[in-house]
Parts: sequence; structure tokens; C-alpha cells
Amino acid sequence: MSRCQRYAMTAAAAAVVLGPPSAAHAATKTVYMGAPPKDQKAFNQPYGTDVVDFFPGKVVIAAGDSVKFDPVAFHNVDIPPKGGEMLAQLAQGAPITSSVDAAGAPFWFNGLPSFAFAADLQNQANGLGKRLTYTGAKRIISHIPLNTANPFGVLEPMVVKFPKAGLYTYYCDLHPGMKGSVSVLRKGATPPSAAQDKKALARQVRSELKVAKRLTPSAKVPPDTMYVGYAGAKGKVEYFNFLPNSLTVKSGTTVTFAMSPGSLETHTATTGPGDYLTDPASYIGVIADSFNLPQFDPRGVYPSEPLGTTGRLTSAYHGNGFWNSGAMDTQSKTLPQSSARVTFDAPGTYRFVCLVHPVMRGTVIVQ
Ligand SMILES: [Cu+2]
Repeated sequence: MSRCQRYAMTAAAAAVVLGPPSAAHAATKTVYMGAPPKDQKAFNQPYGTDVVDFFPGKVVIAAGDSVKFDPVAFHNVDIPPKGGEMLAQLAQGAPITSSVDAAGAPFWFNGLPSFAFAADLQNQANGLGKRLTYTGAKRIISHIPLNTANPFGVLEPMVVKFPKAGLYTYYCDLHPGMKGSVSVLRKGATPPSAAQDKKALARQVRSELKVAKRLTPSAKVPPDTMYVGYAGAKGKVEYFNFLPNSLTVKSGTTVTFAMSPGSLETHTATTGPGDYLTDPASYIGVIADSFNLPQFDPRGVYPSEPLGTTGRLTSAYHGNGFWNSGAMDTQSKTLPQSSARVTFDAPGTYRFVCLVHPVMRGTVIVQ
């Protein structure tokens, strides 16, 4: 029997004589940062989806209780100070110099700022593995869940105590639009029981699985377009692949690679020599690998073509057949675009990948 259960029994026994206990023992409720571990397969395997959400999205506790934020996927938790806003995930760094393509020609983005994850997100002293108290005076934030010290180790949760009643919204800085809330009742109030919480969590999983099931069958893709990832209208559930997976066009066709409206993700559509998964030292491999590092390779973040222009892709483009949409999203104010267009100028088979999620692949067959 745990200390808590013993305490609860004592309190229940006391209640018979004294009426409801005025102050139950401080409890801790868990919020998964991403789909609960036991449900992840249900999203991934049949539907190719993942869900960009906190589980449960709403947690109700009493003042003095804690929330354990469990980093089960690539998300962070950012609880801004009272009246404050979430942080931007990216920070601008020193201007890019001498970034050249495989033919030796300078890329258009030389002179523009480099990008890195914001300092607070990189700071390993933040959040994960800590027990903290949220008073509203100061931001509480967990760092990026990359276990750089121990890449295969389990990440420690962040436990946050909420001593003051109120409704607190928190965010994932890595997926602008992903948020949850902690409702803190006055001290001594009775929050939902463990059984009620379990039911509510199961309800959330069921309802998002329903979205996952219908997602790609109900998708309508405009002509000469590939969606890079596909999110439903609500955006939380996303199909992690190119849609359609293969597109056949005539030479000279301009194809649009687009984020789907409502997506909370960041993706690229990129083609070029090599493959991150089978050859991390290859041209594409090196660029994709930089998304695991604090400082991004500008060839991955920036579109390969100046904004508003359309490249004319052949196997010799940029010296080696490279073309990149750049990092795209629909929500943040940091990334420049949510779609990119390229004209296919020679017959052949062009393989595309997402540099951020290298399992996402699409093929354009040009006739
Ligand atoms: Cu992606």
C-alpha cells in the first residue's frame, strides 16, 4: 500500500466523524506529451498517423496538487508567466555565409540569418527531470526532448506543482497550435477521481482514433499537388507521409508540395542524392541530420529557391538534382511558407523525403 492510499484511508475514516476532509493529501496526475504509450501503435500502424496533442488535453486538480508531464514524444511543455505567451521555437543566429550548391553556386539565402532552436529550449537545465512550482511569476518550460547525454535513455518527466487556483494554458513550442490546460480548483475541492480521469483519457483516445481512421480516405488532394503530411480539419491527428504517395505527371508540369491546412507540424519536401536513413553521410543525410542538432543546416531550413520563384528540376539541378521546399508549417510566424512549387523539366523518377521526418517519402514520376 502506498503512503497516499494509507493517508486516504485515514482521511476517509476521519470523515465519518468530522465530515468531509478539508484538505486531502496532495495528488499528482499524469499528462502525456503525445499519445499515451499504450495507444501509440493504434495511431501509427493501421493509419500511418500520429497525434499532436497532450493526453489528457484538460486536467483538473486541486490547489497544491501536481501534474507530471511525461515526455513520450517529440514535444515540450511551456507554461508562460501570467499574461505571457508561448516562446517561438526558433531563434535567429549569425548571418549565413558561403553556403554553396554542388555546382559551387551560392544559394540565395547567404546573408540571411541562420536558425537554431531557441536558447530556453536547448537549455538542458530546464524542466525535464525537475520538480517545479508554478506561481505565475515565472515561465516553466521543459527543454527539447533530445536526450543528447544518453540518446537511447528514457527521459525524465517534469513535475509541476500548482499552489494557486486558476485555469492555466500551456503549449508545445515545437508544434505551434498544440496546447493543453490545467484547471486548478480551490484548495480542498474534489477534482475528478482516477477512475473518471481514466474514462476521459480513453474518450480522448477513441475520438482522435476515429479522426485517424477517416483521415486519408476522406482526403481530397488538388491536381498536380502532393500534401506533405496530411492533417484533418482539427489538425491534431496527422498522416505522416506524402499524399498521394506517388504522382505521375508529364514533363514540364509544375507540382505543388503543400502543408495541409490545419497541420500543427513542420515538414519539408526535398529531393537530392543520398538518404538519411541508409547513408547519413550523404548529401541529403547530412542536411537531415542537422534537424537533430541545435543549429540547423541552412540548406534544410531555407527553400533552395528564392521565395516566390519556381525551380526547374532535372537530375543536374543545383549540380546534383537538389531541390528543397525548405521547412514549412501553417501556424508559426517564423517559417516563410506553407507550400512550394517546382517544375519538372526532364522525364525520370524523383524521390522526395521530409528532412524533419525521414520516414516520409513520396515519388514523382515524370513522363
Ligand atoms: Cu515531416
